[in-house]
Amino acid sequence: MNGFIFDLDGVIVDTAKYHYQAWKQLANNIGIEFSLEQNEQLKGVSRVESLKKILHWGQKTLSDDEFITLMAEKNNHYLSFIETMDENEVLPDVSKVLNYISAKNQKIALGSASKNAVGILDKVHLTHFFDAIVDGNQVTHAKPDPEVFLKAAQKMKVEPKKCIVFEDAVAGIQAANAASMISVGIGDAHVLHEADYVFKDFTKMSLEFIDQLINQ
Ligand code: B16
Ligand code: MG
Repeated sequence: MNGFIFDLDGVIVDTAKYHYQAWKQLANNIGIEFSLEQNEQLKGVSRVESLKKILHWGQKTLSDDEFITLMAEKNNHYLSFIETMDENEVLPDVSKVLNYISAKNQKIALGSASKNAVGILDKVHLTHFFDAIVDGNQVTHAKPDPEVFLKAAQKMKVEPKKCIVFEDAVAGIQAANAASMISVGIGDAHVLHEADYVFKDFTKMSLEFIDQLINQ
């Protein structure tokens, strides 16, 4: 029995575009420029650390109260986008891979930095596939720390070395490697060069490859 652990943003759904709009509005409101390239650097990074980075880029400091208020505003704006999501936002061939793994009686978990993960899975109607969910509400150490994936393995009752992680962020690949799991990057092979395998997206991943992971 193997455990297949999926990251959420950038692997199952593309919520980076919503994070971008919400962070951009927040940054611009306090006089900070915010680019798509900077948004890339926030992938897999927690909400608190993301705001700290934006303030650092804009060389701005805030009081603790202002920081908390802005985080809440950003999340409310982000949630207004999430509200509109449905199953059409599931990235290509993700459902096919989930169905296949599930039919092979493997365990499936979510390992995400997002505190909104449960709501998003629900909106896109994928919750039923998951034996375990570990999200940003349950971890104290962010990726590249392996905590999120080790907790997922524990919840699935599968040994870490029998787990396979699908991740789009460099920090997530590093977390999977630190957990002694097989890391599969979803995205650019140059960016994700630390991964054991890399695919541009799930349409490029054959079911034979999944079989290979199951049978190793
Ligand atoms: P939230 P993942 C991460 O999700 C996102 O990639 C990252 O951009 C975001 O800041 C983080 O979740 C926290 O999200 O504000 O919803 O708690 O890629 O680990 O699934
Ligand atoms: Mg991600």
